[in-house]
Amino acid sequence: MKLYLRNGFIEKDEPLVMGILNVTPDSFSDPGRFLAPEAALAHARAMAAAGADIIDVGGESTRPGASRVGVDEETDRVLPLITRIKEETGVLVSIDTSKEEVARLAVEEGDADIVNDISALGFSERMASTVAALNVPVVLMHIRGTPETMQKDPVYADVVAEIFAYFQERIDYALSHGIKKEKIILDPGIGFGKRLEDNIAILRHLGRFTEFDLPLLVGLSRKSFLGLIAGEKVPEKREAETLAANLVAARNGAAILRVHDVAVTVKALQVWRRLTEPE
Ligand code: 7PJ
Repeated sequence: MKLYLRNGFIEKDEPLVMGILNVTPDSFSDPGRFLAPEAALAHARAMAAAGADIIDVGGESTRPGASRVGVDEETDRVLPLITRIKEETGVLVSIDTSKEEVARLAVEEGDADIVNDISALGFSERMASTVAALNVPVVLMHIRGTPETMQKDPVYADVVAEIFAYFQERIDYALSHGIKKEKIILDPGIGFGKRLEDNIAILRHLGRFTEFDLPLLVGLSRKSFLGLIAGEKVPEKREAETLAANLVAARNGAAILRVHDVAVTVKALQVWRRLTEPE
């Protein structure tokens, strides 16, 4: 799958690995661990050395019920870090934000490569026109409601069909604001307003979304549905569950895997590719 950037593209046969770098005091996994700038930078370097293609920098937790932060605080957390990562490593950086101002500063001043918006351009009025002007790829993720409300009794008649229709609607919205089709990345939003059976259905039928002919991003690392399946309550201990599910996502068409544990994912994908590539 090709991923089109501001200038040129990158192409890989196996999925790209996106390493998660949370600079938040309250994310559900590793809370506060990388809030100190030097610790965050060291973790970014380690992920780059382990083979990450992209580092996803986020300054606001989107876990269910997490508090929102202001633009200035979010920018102060992420911008110096993005700048350093771009200067010191060869990896691409995505900015995980739903705020137009944060996205714009991250790209214009931090040289970020991708905007990762869990609201699919929906929470910030000017996000779509800003992304169009910046000409960067953007992740359009499916979410039911907002991070505050999404896990309050979500029900779907057919979750795959509903996400499919949502993708169509958000693609049309993006195109109507001048975003180029090849700059769109789709993400079904594992865990964002979904029950266990919804997450399972999405991963089983992920291949349906390849019909859009756009890269699919899957972010399932350590998420609670894995705990429900295998009985592990501690997110940091869901490494095996994460890896198993990511290999299914890879088989079913994922182009980007968003993970905490880059080294394990990269090594597993190398083996997976050798064992599954056509002879
Ligand atoms: C996702 C994300 C995801 C995208 C988070 C967590 C919660 N961005 N940001 N997709 N999840 N695109 O990592 O558990 O699934 S934050």
